[in-house]
Amino acid sequence: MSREIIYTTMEILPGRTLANNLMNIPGAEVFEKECKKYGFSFAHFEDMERDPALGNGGLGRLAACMAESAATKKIPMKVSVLRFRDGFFRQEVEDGYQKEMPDRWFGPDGTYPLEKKQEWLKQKVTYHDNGMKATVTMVPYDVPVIGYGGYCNYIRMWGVDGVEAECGEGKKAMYYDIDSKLYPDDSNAYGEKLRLLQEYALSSATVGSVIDCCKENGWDLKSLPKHYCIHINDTHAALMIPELMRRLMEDYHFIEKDAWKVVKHTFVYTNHTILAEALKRWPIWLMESVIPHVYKVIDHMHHGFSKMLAEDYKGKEFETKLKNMAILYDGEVHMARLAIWGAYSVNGVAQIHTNILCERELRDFYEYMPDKFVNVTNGVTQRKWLYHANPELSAFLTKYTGDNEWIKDLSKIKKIENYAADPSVQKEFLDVKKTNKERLFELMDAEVRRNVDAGWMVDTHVKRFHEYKRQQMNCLKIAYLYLKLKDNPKMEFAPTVFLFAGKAAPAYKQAKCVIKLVHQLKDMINHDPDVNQKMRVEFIKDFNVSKAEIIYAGSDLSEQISTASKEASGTGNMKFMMNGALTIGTLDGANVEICEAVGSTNMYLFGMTAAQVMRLEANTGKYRPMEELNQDPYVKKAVFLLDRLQPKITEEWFYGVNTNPADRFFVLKDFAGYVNAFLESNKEYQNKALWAEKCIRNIACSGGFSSDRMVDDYCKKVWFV
Ligand code: 26Q
Repeated sequence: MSREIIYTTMEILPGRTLANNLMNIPGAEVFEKECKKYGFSFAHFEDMERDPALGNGGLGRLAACMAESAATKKIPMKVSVLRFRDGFFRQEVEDGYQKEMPDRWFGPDGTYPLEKKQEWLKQKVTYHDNGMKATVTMVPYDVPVIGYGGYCNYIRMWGVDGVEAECGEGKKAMYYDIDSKLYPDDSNAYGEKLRLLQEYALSSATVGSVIDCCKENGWDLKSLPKHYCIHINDTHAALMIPELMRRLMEDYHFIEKDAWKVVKHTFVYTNHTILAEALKRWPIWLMESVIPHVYKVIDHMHHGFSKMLAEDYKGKEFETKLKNMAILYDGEVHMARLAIWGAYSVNGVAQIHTNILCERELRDFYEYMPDKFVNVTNGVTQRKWLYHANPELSAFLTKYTGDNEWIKDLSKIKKIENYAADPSVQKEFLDVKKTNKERLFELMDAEVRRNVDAGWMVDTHVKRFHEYKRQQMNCLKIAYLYLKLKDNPKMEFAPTVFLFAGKAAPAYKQAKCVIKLVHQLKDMINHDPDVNQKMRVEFIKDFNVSKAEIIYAGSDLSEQISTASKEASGTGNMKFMMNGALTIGTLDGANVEICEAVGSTNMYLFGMTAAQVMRLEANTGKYRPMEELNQDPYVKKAVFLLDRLQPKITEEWFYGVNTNPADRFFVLKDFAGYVNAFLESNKEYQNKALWAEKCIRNIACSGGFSSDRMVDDYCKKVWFV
């Protein structure tokens, strides 16, 4: 059975696509040669393209890896997204504080050079504003995603093309804002409503286009699931479920049973996050006022599902099940529950994440419908993250694996393990790393660049700023080392540059404090002659896919230090591994599988396990962060130093913010283990042969983290293609 996958997502982060597309086409070398003949480098063309920043992190980048790997595997796929005129935001730093600037990623003519408008595929999306009808016309723009070998998939970006509304001009303007920007500020009523309009625009346009394609091909709508699998990437487009139901019944006169049968065989849902606050719920009143025609269907689905639960559970147990599973509860629509009920498959993105979903977060669902739940561990495309990002390492890999088969089958990379202990190969690897470090230094401040060289260890922490990812713990480590080195100038220590990059959500105060703290440490340490020949701090602003390619390739140590149980998977961890950086981390997300693949002796693991964290969380009041200060006088001193710089952060450790318990991400609890793991890595870094051997082993064992493997798994376990 051949099905096209409609991967529907609020975010997509393809990076600059021209080069990737060309690189995957047979004969692209000819183009490169011709460029050279006329005095252009390939990079010249590349630099003309802006990074589409239609995402904020892992979820968006995963969609891009998925599309590229699906194309490589010749699995037909469209990634359905909104064509936001502004990306997430462009990050500026002023006096150490993050400033959010509009990210205008279109060219001066208001278009993206690689897109093609598809006029004839327009869709009409209906809204109501307290009884007044509005119809928004959405038009798709397709961007090609070419797989290795030349097969082409598309990113289908839906933009607003016109609005007809019964309401006044003022209210009409809001509908034109649907494609204005990703994740508008939802702390005010306008922003919150706009997000709902966006979710419905994406959902309705996507479902409408699938129906139209069926009709165009002369397929009976009852056979829709034979031709399409619609993938809900996190809950942002879960409204597709009631929308398809509604269309089939209202427009095509399906009886409920038949419509439900189509729905139940069409949708799959991937969950990307464990944190309860990220499981989206909409107020019923809002949904009822904006999309009453869809809410009506949700209400109906809710009653059907509740009735089923009532048949299977009684009394108190039924009450509990309703509380944990009902689509409508306490005045809210629970989007994840809607997605789980309407999809035939639900998956997490790493084994530990899927286990936590089944055993804890979604336990009642798992017990009720265990067959629905599967795990598909994330992966990343080696064509982008190795072949394109790291040409020197690519040449090295091709040389020592004997051919370039690894480009389309990353398991072949295993062969370089045979050379891991070979001194001349180690030397060659270190030379490659040196070149990549020098390229990375180019992204840094002139002042830092002048004072470091490729002998320095590059310790890199790049990802969204979030308390659970614990950039603040890395800051505490830096403060600790600073104080120790100041007091013990003779301490053995390989000079290290501590590198950060990443954005904080505009309204996330604690995370923004950490960005400021990094800059305060940078100011203090980089200007202190007692230590600045041994350590430097750097923050690269406006982290994006293009910068990420250079950063992963040039790093030695990969910081993956989330509180165990909080990071669903992580994908940066895989990109570092492929590029020959060693991981310092907790047993969280895909770090667990990385450890299984390469072995714990080739990583620097520390900290509580997920089980320990969850046990301590359940024992409220048992954890007293203050007590953790007594083990080592330098821990106390480092905490005092941070307290002087950013008291908001230390307050969180000792008192908690709002009603949250003190140090809820267990920074102080894991700190001693973290520092020791770092010092161990810093010591081993000085043994060049040992370090290179471990890096080569990591690269050799990264085969399972290709998104080609991930797409294979989705084909077998989820999409059934
Ligand atoms: C939630 C509520 C309301 C509005 C928006 C949201 C929202 C927005 C973005 C919820 C989640 C996100 C993004 C999540 C994300 O990027 N998750 C990451 O997904 C990666 C790919 O699977 C994983 O590797 C990461 O571990 C996970 O954090």
